[in-house]
Amino acid sequence: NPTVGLLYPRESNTREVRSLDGIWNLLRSNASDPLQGIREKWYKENLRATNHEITLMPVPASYNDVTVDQRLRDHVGTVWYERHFFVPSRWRKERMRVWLRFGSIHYEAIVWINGQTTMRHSFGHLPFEVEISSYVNYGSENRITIMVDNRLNNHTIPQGQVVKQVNDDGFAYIQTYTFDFFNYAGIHRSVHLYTTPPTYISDVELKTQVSRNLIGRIDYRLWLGNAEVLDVKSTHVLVKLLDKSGNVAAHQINRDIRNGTLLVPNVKPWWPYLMNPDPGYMYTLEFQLIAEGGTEAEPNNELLDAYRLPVGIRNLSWNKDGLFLNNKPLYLRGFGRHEDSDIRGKGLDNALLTRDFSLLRWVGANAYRTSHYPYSEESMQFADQHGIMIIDECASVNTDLFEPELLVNHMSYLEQLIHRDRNHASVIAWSIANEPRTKKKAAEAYFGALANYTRGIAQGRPLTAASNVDKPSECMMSQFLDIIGFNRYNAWYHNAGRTDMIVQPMYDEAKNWRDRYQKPVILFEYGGDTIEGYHTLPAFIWSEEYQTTLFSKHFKAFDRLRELKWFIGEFVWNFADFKTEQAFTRVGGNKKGVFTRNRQPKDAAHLLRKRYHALAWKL
Ligand code: GCB
Repeated sequence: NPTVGLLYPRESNTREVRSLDGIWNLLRSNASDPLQGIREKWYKENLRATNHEITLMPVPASYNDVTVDQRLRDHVGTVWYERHFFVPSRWRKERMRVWLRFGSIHYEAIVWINGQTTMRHSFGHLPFEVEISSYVNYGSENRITIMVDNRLNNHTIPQGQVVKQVNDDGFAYIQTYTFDFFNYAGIHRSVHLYTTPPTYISDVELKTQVSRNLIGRIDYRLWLGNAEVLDVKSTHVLVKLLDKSGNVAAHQINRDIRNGTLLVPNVKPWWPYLMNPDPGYMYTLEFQLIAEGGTEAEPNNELLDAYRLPVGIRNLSWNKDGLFLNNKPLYLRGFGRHEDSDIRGKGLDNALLTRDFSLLRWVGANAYRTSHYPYSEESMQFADQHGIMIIDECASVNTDLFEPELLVNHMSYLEQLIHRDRNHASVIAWSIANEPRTKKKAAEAYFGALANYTRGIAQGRPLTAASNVDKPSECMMSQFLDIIGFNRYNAWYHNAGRTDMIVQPMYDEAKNWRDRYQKPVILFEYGGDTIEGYHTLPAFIWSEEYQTTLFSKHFKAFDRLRELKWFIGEFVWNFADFKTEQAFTRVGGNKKGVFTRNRQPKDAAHLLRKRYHALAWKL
């Protein structure tokens, strides 16, 4: 997997961006023959020429729930996507480089342009790109064909197994997995065609700080493509920081075209929601790569490339007792979430995103964990702008096999995630796993190596993970973390129906984690499934009353824990109801949402709102 292409595509005076979102053709391979399309060379010609049945498919979206075809919903194996697009001949005249970039495809993708293989990428939920300048026909039509494979195995992140089972038609492949969300697949995020000049800014890394007297500092690093052709003596970078109103807050001409520091007097720091009257303050940082020409009297500079990106300026630090933003201790009020909705599955939907952030603000949350995989880049931008803090999780869920090949993929996954998200002010921690089977002895070497590697690339953020072992001493992973996270379902998976068995066990367990590791502790999951509109008195499991009772009991425990300082946050499972695989434990999916899948509140949302707003502003 390549580690380039992680800069978000943005227009500038040297770059053009075109969307390839829209309606694509989709062809499902025979369920018993995932390699059918490769054998029959479906990439060689239009999919329609194969004479197989074509479905029209929106991009971005999961393909599973858009049609009424059960075979497509439950498909295990490969599907093929295709569309056509034009490349203007002007792009060749102007010597533009042409790039094709995917926000994410689940799980593995092979991409052909006009019948030629251009790239392959696995890992859902992460972007990838390829330069296609030499594959495209300028001034005429081009064809893009993609094979998408949704199969998970022992070395994918997360893991799953494909098993062959006898059915009424002979046999079927079944994808099994232990994680609790539907294995949606397809082109989940936007597809972009964009251009860069021949010599271009290929990557940017930012680190920010705020001093006590409000001097902001941005340390940047630039990577350039095709830099060999540059005469470094006559090249410089013009750096400009624009505030929200577009005024220049700081600027610099730097003759070092790779590294620099920008100081921002009287900075407006990035603050979380309800911690400052102006949360989520974002500047725009612009880099212009300039080749100097002409004479001193008559300079004739050439703009080689310009790239601008949003930046929030803040400090993040932690110690054994807490996590601090701009030197203020944080208490996180939030959720575990999913990218999930009716019809579009895990497909990016800006309307849904806007609704979700509106609800997060309404309920008074200041944080969420991207359980259990990286969320869209657009959602990370929303989080920056809304002052919502992100625990950024990679897609490792319920890992049970601690083999070297898996470890390598896990490391590579974290590398790509950190590379993608390192410049977001909202990201306050990396979560390296959710509920791995860490009682196993083999987990110790695995997580020791993983944490060590990740810490080396962590870009000023602490490491965390969600553990669910019963006894802190049995967890072979938590010793390697900076923040101890745990998941616990008192009165649900533990002592179902017993809301009188929450306060003390929750308090004791958090304390046990603290006693064992002497690190800040956060509860990443608690909750109970709730059918909206189902009411019972007295409270009975699955009813709205039961969810509110369960929440209020947890609040009692949290209030006692909060006095202990090292308890730094409470995350409800889950923000909204979401789809799972078909199972007799799930009625229409996981119903632990505070909001329905349609993003309307259950009773518990109102209760939570009171609490989260009451906790806000308190440091
Ligand atoms: C967990 C998992 C989460 C599940 C949740 C549940 O511990 O981390 O993915 O959805 O429990 O509701 O069972």
